[in-house]
Formats: sequence, C-alpha cells, structure tokens
Amino acid sequence: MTPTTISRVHARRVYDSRGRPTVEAEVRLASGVTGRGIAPAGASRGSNEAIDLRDGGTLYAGYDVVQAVANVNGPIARALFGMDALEQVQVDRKMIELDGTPNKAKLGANAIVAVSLAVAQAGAQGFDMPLWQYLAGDDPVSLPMPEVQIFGGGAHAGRRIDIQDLMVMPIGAWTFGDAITMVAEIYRAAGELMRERGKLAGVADEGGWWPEFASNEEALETTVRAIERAGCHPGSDAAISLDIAASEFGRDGRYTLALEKRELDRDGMTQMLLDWIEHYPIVSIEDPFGEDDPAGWVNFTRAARHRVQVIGDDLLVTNAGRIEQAAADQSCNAVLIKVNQAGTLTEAKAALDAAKAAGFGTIVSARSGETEDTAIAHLAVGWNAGQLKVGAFARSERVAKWNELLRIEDAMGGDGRFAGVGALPPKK
Ligand code: 2PG
Ligand code: MG
Repeated sequence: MTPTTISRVHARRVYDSRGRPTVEAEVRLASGVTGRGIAPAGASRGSNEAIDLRDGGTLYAGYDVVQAVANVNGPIARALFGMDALEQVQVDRKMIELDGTPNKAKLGANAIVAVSLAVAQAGAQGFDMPLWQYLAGDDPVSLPMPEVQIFGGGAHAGRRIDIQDLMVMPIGAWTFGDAITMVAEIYRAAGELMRERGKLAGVADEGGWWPEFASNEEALETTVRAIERAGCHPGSDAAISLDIAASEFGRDGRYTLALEKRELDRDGMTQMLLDWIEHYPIVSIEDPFGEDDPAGWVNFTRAARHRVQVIGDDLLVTNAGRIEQAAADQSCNAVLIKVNQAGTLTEAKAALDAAKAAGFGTIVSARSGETEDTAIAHLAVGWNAGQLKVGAFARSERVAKWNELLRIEDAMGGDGRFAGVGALPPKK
C-alpha cells in the first residue's frame, strides 16, 4: 500500500442543472485525501455516445440513477480497491473491462465517468496540485479561447429556433481575463436588446437568452447587434460561433427548419450555411450536418474550411477512431471533446491526441446538463486544448467554470498563457 492507493470508492445521487438525478463519485486514497467527480448529461446526443444508465419508470420521468450509483458502490468499488490512483489508464481500463460492452451500457457511462474524474482529482490531491497541473505534467499548458453562448435554441429551448447554440468568441482578446470581460459585455448587451424589443423571456438550458425570433437569421443579426452594442467590432474583436446540431432536425440528407417552415436538401443546407458565413462574422460551425450525412460534411468542409472552423460533435462523439476517419475523409477540421461521450478520461484524452495529430482544433465542452463540477476547466488548460465551450455567462453551473479559469489564470501569475485565436485550425 502506498499513499496513493485507492482505499474507498463511494457514489451517491445528486442533481444536475435541469434538476435531474446524476452520479457523484468520491475516491479516497490511503493517505486520506479524496477526489470527487460528477457526471454531466447531454440532451442533444450523438447516437454513438457512451450510454448513461437510467432506471426508467415514473419517478424523475425515468431519469433516476439508482442502478448506476449501485454499480459504483458494488462492482466498480471492489475492482478499484487497492489500485494506484496515479495509474489513470489502468484504472479506466479496469472499468472498461468490467463493463464489457462497446458503449458502457452495462455499468453506465454516468457511473464510470464520475469515478474516472474522481480518481484524477484524488491523484492531483495526492500531489497537492490543481488538476490542470497534474494532468499537464511537463507538457505545455494554455488558457482556452472561450466559446460563450448568447442565445440558446434547438433541444435546449423547446426548439423555439432551429440553431442550438449561438455563441461568441472574443477573437481579438489578448488575455483570458480580457476575453471574459468582452463576452460578459456582449451577453449583457444581448439581454438589453431583447428587453427593449419586448422579447426578453428568460434563459434557455445553458443560460443563453431565450430565442424569441421570427427566423434563424434574426438571431444571427441580433448577435451582431449585441457585439456592436458592447463596443466591440464584429469579426475582429468578437465573432460568431454556431452549433447547428443538425442531427436534431435532419434525416438522410434532408433538413426541416421548423421555425421557418421549410425543408432543405443537402445542397440547400450547404448554400444556406455558406450564405450565413458570407453575411455574418462567423468563425466556427459545429455539427452543420446530420451524423448520418457524411456527404454533407465533406462537401461543406471543402467549401468552408478556408473561412471557418468546422467542428464534429455528434459526428465524432469524442472517439479517437472516428476522429482519424474524419481526418482521412476531410469531413471536418475540429472536434468537441466531452469526457462523458467517451466515458473515461483516458479515452477522451486519446480522442484529443488523435485530433491534435490530425491538426484539428480541439474544444473541451460541457454538456447541457451540468453541475458545480469544474473539472472541464482544468482539462482544457492541462490538456492544452486551446478552446472551451461551457454555455452562457450566466447560471452558476456555467459561471463556475469561467470563474475557475480566472483562478487558474491568477495562479499562473498572469503571464499571459492565453491560447487566443491561434487555437483555431489554420484556414486552408
Ligand atoms: C452540444 C452540447 C452543449 P448537449 O451539443 O454541443 O451545447 O449539448 O450536452 O445537449 O449535447
Ligand atoms: Mg453540439
């Protein structure tokens, strides 16, 4: 037994930002230190993601996690007892073997990811280090370019508009702190604009303003106005980043824009997005096509990669093999990294490494169902991902992450290790 030997693994039910049950795991080491991790949860999920185990039935509309919690307290706790918390890869591999399914359906990705995060936190505690530093070791680190939601939409706002996330990136900022100031001003300006128009109607799931718009383009237009109203120059100080989340409204290359009551085929969709890139200061587009429409991705990326970052989320589900395939097919040039899509830190890191090897942009991302867990802020820094997507500049489960990054920036002594706009893939 060494000080970093795992002596106890324990889980309980806690709640996420939608008030749904989720799994919290605690890992104690022989030295007495503990680490904690909480599973987040998506609403617009890729069909190839690792599966969260939910109890079904009527309580909590079927979202309860009694079985997932029991899986941590039973088989996972027994298997991990006596292992070294510093051996993250071995611990994660053990859980993958114990589960035995390709998508973690038996023990539940929510059970496994909470433990995986808790083991890393305990390991960092064992060294008396922040998680970002523990993860980085001697590798370079950076404070990420933030992608901050201004308006929510899609599955996060009752499908009030089709686009899921309308975000801004403060591409002209020189420090992380300045970047946050800029987005705080833009978020506030957007709220003022909505209030003046009599359209202020609260916020969507990730804290972006509720999208009271007559068309998707009106949302784009309003985002540009908000950037200007905040005293920023659209396209040089701050630019627009979109998550179309097209798998949510597309099937077999046909896309139904419910708000505008029109259906587009693959070419129509490509043309609409290229028009938007032409008319609005857009620097990044996520999931522009459905996960079942590879031809849409390849056509669009060929036409748009000189202008924007093209991010695979539902398409790639934080999977190294899928990322390698996407690089070979040139279907996108960036990837979202969500630990719970993969299920373990080790698999998420492998996905990130595969993406970097392919020259892809890498964006660590929160889920729409989040908690006070700030681990992803540390992953973005410690893994040198370059970009981070968390949701809006509102609601504590989101702001907790931005605040944690301000603490990390402060702890670094303000020596300006901000990834900046250089974190986006080269326009070629
Ligand atoms: C996404 C995320 C975050 P969800 O699609 O990128 O916005 O949403 O967690 O619901 O998948
Ligand atoms: Mg997405």
